Amino acid sequence: SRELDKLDLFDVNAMLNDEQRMVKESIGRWVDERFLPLVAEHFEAHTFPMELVPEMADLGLFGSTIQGYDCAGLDYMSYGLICQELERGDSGLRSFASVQSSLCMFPIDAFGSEAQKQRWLPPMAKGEVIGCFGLTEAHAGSDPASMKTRAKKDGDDWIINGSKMWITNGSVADIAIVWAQTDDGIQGFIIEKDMPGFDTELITRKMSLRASVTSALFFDDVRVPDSNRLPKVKGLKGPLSCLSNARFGISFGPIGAAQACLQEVLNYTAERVLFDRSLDCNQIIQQKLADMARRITTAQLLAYRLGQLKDSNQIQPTQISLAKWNNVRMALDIARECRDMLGGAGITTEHVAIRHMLNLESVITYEGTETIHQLVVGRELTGKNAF
Ligand code: TGC
Ligand code: FAD
Repeated sequence: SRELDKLDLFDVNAMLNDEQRMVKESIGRWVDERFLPLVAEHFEAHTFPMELVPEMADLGLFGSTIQGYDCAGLDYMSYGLICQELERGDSGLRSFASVQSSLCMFPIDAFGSEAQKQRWLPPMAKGEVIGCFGLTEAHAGSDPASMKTRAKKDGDDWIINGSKMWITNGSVADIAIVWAQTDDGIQGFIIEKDMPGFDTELITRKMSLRASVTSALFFDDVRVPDSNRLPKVKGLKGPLSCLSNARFGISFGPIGAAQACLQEVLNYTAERVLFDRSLDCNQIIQQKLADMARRITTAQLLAYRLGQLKDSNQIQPTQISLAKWNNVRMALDIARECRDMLGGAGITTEHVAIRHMLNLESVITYEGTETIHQLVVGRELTGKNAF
């Protein structure tokens, strides 16, 4: 019998087409060579390596599914694989790409005017303009319909007041896609960083996603021209469509984090000798390793099918919720177990497990908490809304 790929026991890689495999390999190589040597330092310093943004742009990973406007025009399966390889490095790295692509470039492409697309998408693809996405407010993240940020019409302009909380890239972004309540329902606005009355504040003391910038946004009578309003969508389905795309990517991402943890612990338990034999000779250790491989394999197959559903335009939000829930939970549990199997050595960033474990505490909370996704699946099964 031939030896299997330990991180891909069902050879999902063979189900990919040549382009998808090439994308996965090129991003994976970049993560190994350029990102992994820096990540522990940035995680400790609480910074994102902004110096790598031009290289990420050269790899074509910003707005990778958009056709035209200097974007790569890849399929969604490839976008998922990009997220998987980035998150094998760090969830903060994948977050940066999720926000730029799914939460900022996607709404401009899907809901923006032609002038907005031409102005913003090419520089965003090149990484020259960085975006952030403001939906969550401090009082109620899971219930965005209750937002208090308001945009009021004033002649040809809008005046925006309110605040947003927990915003990835907030303090490093050049533009913010901000969702605000209007007399006509929720609408999206492109707010530029220099607009008077717009301010950001870095959130410090995070114990999770430290290699990512998270901020609060404040709007004090910010005057925004109507040409910066996204004209083609009204209501919660605007931001929820962006979330659907980001959650799709997050269904792939944590597979990478889990693979990184499993690989590390396979190496470690083969080398570590206790009671006169290597740790991986013990049945309990093997059972734990086998269980991790089972869960990673299940997640890979789920993500692959999700990719097919997305690329054939059949995908439903409930399917994305189930995949995001399962795959993040899988990775968080695996990271915690790997941390334990490294013993004392597992508590520093010399090993990857604790960093992934801490990061995944954010990933299970953002883009819809685990509970929110369970309730979406519950509603599908029962027809009853339990929110
Ligand atoms: P409901 O009021 O029933 O629906 C409103 C409208 O939206 C439509 N819709 C969707 N459209 C596209 N995609 C989806 N997933 C959609 N879900 C619903 C729906 O058809 C309706 O349209 P219309 O035309 O009838 O008006 O809303 P709901 O009951 O489905 O939603 C409730 C709930 C709780 C599921 C929703 O509010 C929710 O998902 N809450 C969680 C909020 C959340 O996930 N926030 C994330 C913020 S961004 C973030 O975390 C970024 S992290 C980035 C990073 O660093 O990676
Ligand atoms: P809450 O909604 O207050 O939830 C608190 C608890 O109540 C959770 O356990 C939740 O599951 C539970 N709960 C909620 N409703 C119910 C219910 N009906 N029944 C039972 N339990 C329930 N947001 C953005 O808009 N843009 C970003 O870029 C962004 N980046 C983020 C980055 C990080 C690092 C983090 C941590 C968050 C980010 N968020 C962002 C915000 C994120 O989406 C929210 O934190 C998340 O949606 C949860 O909202 P909340 O924190 O207000 O928690």
